[in-house]
Amino acid sequence: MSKRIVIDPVTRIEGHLRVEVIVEDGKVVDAWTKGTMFRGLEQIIQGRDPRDAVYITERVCGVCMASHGWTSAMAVETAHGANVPTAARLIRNLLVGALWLHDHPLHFYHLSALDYLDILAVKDYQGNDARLIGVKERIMKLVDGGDTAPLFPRYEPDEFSVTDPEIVTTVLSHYLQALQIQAKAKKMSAVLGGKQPHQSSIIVGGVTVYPTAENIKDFRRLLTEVVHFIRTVYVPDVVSFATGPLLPLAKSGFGQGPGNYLAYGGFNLDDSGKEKLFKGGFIQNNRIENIEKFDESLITEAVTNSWYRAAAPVHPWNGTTDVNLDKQGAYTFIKAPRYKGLPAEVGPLARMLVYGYRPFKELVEKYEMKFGAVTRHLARAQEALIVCDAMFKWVEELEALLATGRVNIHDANSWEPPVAGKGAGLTEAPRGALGHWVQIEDKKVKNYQMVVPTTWNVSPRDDKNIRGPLEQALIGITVDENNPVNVVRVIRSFDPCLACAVHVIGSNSEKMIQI
Ligand code: NFE
Ligand code: MG
Repeated sequence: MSKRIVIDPVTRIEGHLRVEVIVEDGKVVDAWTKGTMFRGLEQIIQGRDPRDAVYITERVCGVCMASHGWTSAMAVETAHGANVPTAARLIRNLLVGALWLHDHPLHFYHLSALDYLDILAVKDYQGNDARLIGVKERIMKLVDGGDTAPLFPRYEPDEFSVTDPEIVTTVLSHYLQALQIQAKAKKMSAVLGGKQPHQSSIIVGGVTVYPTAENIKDFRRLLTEVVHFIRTVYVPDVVSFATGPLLPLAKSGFGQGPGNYLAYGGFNLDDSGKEKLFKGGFIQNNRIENIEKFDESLITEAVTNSWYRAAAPVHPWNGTTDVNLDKQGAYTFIKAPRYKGLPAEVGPLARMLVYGYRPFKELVEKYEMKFGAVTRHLARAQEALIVCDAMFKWVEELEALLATGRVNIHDANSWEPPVAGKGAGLTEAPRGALGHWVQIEDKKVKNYQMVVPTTWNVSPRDDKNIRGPLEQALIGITVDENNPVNVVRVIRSFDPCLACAVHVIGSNSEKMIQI
C-alpha cells in the first residue's frame, strides 16, 4: 500500500513550504519539496544603483537579514574595488555574529524542540522548583483556556518524545528564557547596526555607525548574558537531547542528506579576506577526511523543475529569473543549485565537517552517530560556541583599535559605482553558504543573482532528475501515516527559510495596490 502525505504549509519554519512524500510499508519512498511563494528580489534590483542592493536584499527575510546586507555589500565592493577598513570588518562581524547568536537558540527552542517534547507532561511536574512550578502553571493555564498557540497544534508525541515531567518543564522554562535572550541578541546588533530588524549601518565600503565607548560597553554586557545562556543552557540541552532520547535516531542516520557538504567559508579574520572563522570546502559522498578546496566557479543553478524559463544549468553570472507558471512538470519556485553538478547540503553540519571541529567530531565518534537530523542540531549548537568565542575577540580587537584615536570605518574613495564591473559576495549565513552576484553596466545593476542556503537545501530535482538535499533526507525514514511527525523532524533539522530560498512578488489576483 502506498500513501501520499502532503504537509502544506509546514509550520515552525520561515516562509511557505509544501512537502509531499509517498509512504510505502511505513517508509518514505519518494519526496518533493515545494517553495510555493514567489518573491522577486532579483528583478527588483535590476536597473538600480548597485549601492541600493544592500538594503533591498536585506528585506528578503526577517531572520538572517544582516547576512544578506553583508553579502550584498561584499559583492558590490568587489565590483567597486572598495577596501573595507579593519574597524568596519570587525563591526560587521559583530553585527552579523549577534544575529547568529539570536538565530541558533531560536531554531532549537521555538522551532524544533516541540517536535521532541510531550508538552502535556508539565501537568505531572511534582518538584518544588518555584520557577518550574511557575512554568507549569503558565502552560496549564493556556491548555485549560484552550489558547495554546504556538505550542499546539502539532503532531502527537511518539517513542522519541521526551515525557519526563521534570525534563519537559525544564526545557519549556528554557523556551521562555530563550525569548528574552533573543531580544538581547537583537539589541546587540541594533547597538552596532543603528536599528533592528534590518540594520542601517552596513553600506558599500564599510559601515556608518561609529561605536562609542558606551556602545561597546552595552554590546559586551549583552554579549556576556547571551553567551552565558548559550554555554550553560542551549548547548547542554542540545547535547543531552542528542546523546539521550534522540540517540537511537542519531545512530540510525535518520534524515541523512546526499552526503555532499558545502561551505563557502565566512567571517573574515583579516582584511584580505583570506583567513576566515569558518573555512570553505566541499565533501563528497560522506568522505569527511577528504575536504576539497571550494571553487566558486563550480556552482550552477538548474531550473528544470522550477517555474522559470531557462535551458541548461548555468553559473549565477549567467543566471536569469524569468517566471513561467505554465511549465510542464515544474513544482517549485526554488531553483536547484549544484556544486560540480551535485546536490549539496549547506549549513552547520556542512560547516562543522569542513572545519573538522574537534568537539563536534568527538561527540559524533563517541556516541557512534551517523550524519542526519540529530547531528544537524548538534552541529548548530557546537558552532554557536565558536561564534561566542570569536565575538569576545572581535570586541577586544575593535576596542583596542578605537582606543588608538579616530579610525576609518568607510572607504569613501570607492563609493561611486564603476561604469562597468562585476563582483561576487560569498559567505556563511546561519543556515549555510550564501552568495550574491552582481553585474554593473552604466553604473546600474544589469544582473543580480542570489543563491541562498535554503535554495541549496530545499532545492528540487535538477536537470538530471537528481533530488535536492531535503528530498533525499526524507527518503527512507520511518513514518506513521497517521502521525507524520518524523517528516517535520527532518525538515526542521535543516532550519529552512523559504523567504530567503525563493527571494524572487507575483500576484495571481487582479488586485494591485497603487501607492
Ligand atoms: Ni531567511 Fe537565510 C540564513 C540566508 S536562508 S534565513 O541563514 O541567507 O537559508
Ligand atoms: Mg536566486
